[in-house]
Amino acid sequence: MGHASDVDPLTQALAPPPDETDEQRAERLQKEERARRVSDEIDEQIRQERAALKKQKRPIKVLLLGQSESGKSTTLKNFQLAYAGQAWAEERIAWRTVIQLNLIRSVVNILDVLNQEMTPTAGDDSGSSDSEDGPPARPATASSAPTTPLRFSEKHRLLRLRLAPLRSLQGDLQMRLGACDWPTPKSGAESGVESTAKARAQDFFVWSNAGWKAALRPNGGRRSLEDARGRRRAVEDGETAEVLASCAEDIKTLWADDVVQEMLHRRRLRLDLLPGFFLQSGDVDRIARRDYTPSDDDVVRARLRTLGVQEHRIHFESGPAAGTEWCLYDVGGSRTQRAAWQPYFDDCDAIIFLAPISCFDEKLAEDRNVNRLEDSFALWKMICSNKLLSRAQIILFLNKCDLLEKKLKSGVRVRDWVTSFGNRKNDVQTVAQYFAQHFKEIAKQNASVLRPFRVHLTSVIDTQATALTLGVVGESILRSQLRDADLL
Ligand SMILES: Nc1nc2c(ncn2[C@@H]2O[C@H](COP(=O)(O)OP(=O)(O)O)[C@@H](O)[C@H]2O)c(=O)[nH]1
Ligand SMILES: [Mg+2]
Repeated sequence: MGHASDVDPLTQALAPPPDETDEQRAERLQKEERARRVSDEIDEQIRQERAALKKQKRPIKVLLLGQSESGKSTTLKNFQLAYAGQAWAEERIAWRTVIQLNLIRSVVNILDVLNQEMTPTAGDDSGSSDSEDGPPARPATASSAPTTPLRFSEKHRLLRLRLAPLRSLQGDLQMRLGACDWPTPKSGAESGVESTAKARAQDFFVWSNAGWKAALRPNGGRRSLEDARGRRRAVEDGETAEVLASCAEDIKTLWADDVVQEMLHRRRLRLDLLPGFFLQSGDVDRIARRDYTPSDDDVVRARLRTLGVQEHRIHFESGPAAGTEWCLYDVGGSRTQRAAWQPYFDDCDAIIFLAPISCFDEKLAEDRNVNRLEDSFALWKMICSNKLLSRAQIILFLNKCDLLEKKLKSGVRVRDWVTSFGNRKNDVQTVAQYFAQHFKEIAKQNASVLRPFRVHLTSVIDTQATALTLGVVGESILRSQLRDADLL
């Protein structure tokens, strides 16, 4: 459509003079080149400033990683407790059912063992639980001497009877949480003997996106109480509290009973080392009440297995990170779920990697051929060497130091499980240092980029100590975030 003579006036104006000499031409081209470079530089600067701005506006993304039961969800709870008080308060009531269920599960575990022991056909293999099975079991060297039979009485028979309703209550509560059965562990080590591992395997899980919190929040708005579902929920809550309250005295008697304790001891069933243990002194009196409201500590100690990735946004109200928004991702840690981590890697700013170091004598619930500490080492190696994560800061929490201390004090020797530990002192400090050194070595040898080794010894159920740790961690993440922006 256009004519050959159609020439853009701007192009015409910028066109070199027709009588330009060679020198003039070279000079002109040089000038143009310089101008272009300056202009490009300005463009680039603007682009980068925009990017930096955008980057600071987008939430800081933090991934919580680690094997199952390493303390990821508990760390997240600590973040919420310390920095998002409002959301925390709203969720508190939803945890009530989970905590009641944790308590009931411990009792039902004991009743199961009691049933076996009190039934004559169950055999007399108490105390022979093999350590292959056992998370908190002792090494095989501690094999027990022949023991006198346990002396059960009418009292135990009555306790079994009176506490029986807790079994069906357990089923009901799990259903209300939308629970699925935990897959039975693949294992050749099944000894047919009750063990801590088995108790753990009877655990259940919920899908993180199943809305269990919403389902359990009876007063999440007055309207929900008015509708039929809300009313039914309130009635169910009332019934649960009623049954539990009526069992409270028997639960305490059961746990305090010498024969029961001896029975658990012979079975090496360390319920107190299992997650979600609520039979400590005062627990039952508090939880098995009609008007029970969970305390901060209860919520932090509660155990709920989740599948899938949970995203939590936290708007920091105080501290050095005040005004910034963080996105924390809590993932499922068991082996089959780890593939789901990958998509979160490429734009993540920091990783908090949790390694429970009390687990040196335990096996994975999902594969009892694998030692849990070895699994943490392998996972750590995978994270350190992942190229997608080269931008991310990595912070290591050597967690469950409180359980480590308990375990060491109860006589478990690290060298029986980790031969390289040798004759070092069998105390928390030495053991933690030793493991920390190993993690450091792995990081050094496998790191995809050079980054500082940041490690904290933690017991994330201790909310006060953890708040301090999170303060340090938050500041460090933020600082590297700002440094990144400055460097641009
Ligand atoms: N004693 C003790 N228990 C812990 C610690 N960290 C986590 N737990 C408990 O271990 C269980 C599993 O923790 P959780 O955060 O759910 O692990 P996740 O599977 O990695 O999300 C929960 O019952 C926690 O209360 C710790 O440092 N000390
Ligand atoms: Mg979790």
